[in-house]
Amino acid sequence: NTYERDPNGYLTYCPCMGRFGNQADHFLGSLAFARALNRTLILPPWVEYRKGELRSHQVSFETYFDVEPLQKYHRVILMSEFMDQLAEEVWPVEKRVSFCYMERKSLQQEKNQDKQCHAKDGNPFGPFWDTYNIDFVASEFYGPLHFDVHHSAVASKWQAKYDVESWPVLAFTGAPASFPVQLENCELQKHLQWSSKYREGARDYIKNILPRGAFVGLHLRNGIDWVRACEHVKDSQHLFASPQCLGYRNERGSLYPELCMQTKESIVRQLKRVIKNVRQTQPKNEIKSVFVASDANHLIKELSSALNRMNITVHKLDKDDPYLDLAILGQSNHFIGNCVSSFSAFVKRERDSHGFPSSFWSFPKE
Ligand code: GFB
Repeated sequence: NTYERDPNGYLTYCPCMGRFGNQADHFLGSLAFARALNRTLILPPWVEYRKGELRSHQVSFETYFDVEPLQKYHRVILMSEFMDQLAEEVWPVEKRVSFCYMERKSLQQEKNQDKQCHAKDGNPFGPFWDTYNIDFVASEFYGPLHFDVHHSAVASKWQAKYDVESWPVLAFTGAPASFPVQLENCELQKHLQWSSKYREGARDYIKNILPRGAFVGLHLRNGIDWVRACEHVKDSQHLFASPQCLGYRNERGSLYPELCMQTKESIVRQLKRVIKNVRQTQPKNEIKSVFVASDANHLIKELSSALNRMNITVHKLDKDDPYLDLAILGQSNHFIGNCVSSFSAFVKRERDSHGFPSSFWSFPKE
């Protein structure tokens, strides 16, 4: 056994809300929370949804990110390793309690049933914990405690209420974190470093597929789910990741439709403006190509013909791969993302951590 038991206890959760961008936001908050409570964070797998499949897939944390750089910030262990090496001793089956803020109702619930978290009810909840054969014997409602460790003394309240002896692992039904990520936790992105597969994948693509020279990276979020989500713009001050450009208190403006969804014409106009600007401000980095990531329409034809006269080519991956898209966007000479999308937000935070420039579609408002 190469793992020593952490006398301060452990904390884990199901990334049960949203897809990758949402889960990444939640991860940063959970990491900060685990550190504030001084418990080792058990790194959950990423939850993925594949077309035509009902059950979620759980993909090991380290498939996409290296574990070691996280250790510089706080103690972490892969969930598979914790379950294989430590769970029997640290978290015996009779101590497996699920945590939720308050009772969560179940569809199958019988009348007069005890209040519970129903941590394994439905997808992705059930398949997630089943991946490691985890069943819960009880539920614990932690309300009114919360996760805002930056603006309150709540961490010590958690410690006082849940001592390590009786509560060796705090296992949360959902992430112990806010969405979108708290401002204070954005900088933790620097500890999230791509695994060699994606580092090398991005490097090889840039070296072998893109023409020699600088490139602009674009994120075009325009699938049908996004069109629908953007309809909520009119009812709110913020939507998903929009604080990343508008400011968490709307210091830089309020939400407007074009921030969420743009026309082809405005995309072409803004891209040309950015290319001219990079040519002026970074004359050594001549833009030779544009790399487009998208969940639906990459606009390859439209962008290619618009940039033809500037001798700039437009590229996308042959095969859909959101993680490789992200890793490549992170390395572009300039990035233009969608302010409302948490997928774009991932790229923006990574680039900020390297001091690389980024901007957002239709921001600031024209
Ligand atoms: O990452 P995500 O939470 O970002 O979810 P948003 C969007 C998913 O769509 C990604 C795919 O995880 C990818 O699987 N996707 C988006 C992409 N952009 C790209 C891309 O450029 N390339 C590839 N290959 N795939 C919001 C969610 O998504 O969407 C909300 O935050 C809600 O929960 C809303 O579901 C409708 O923040 O963009």
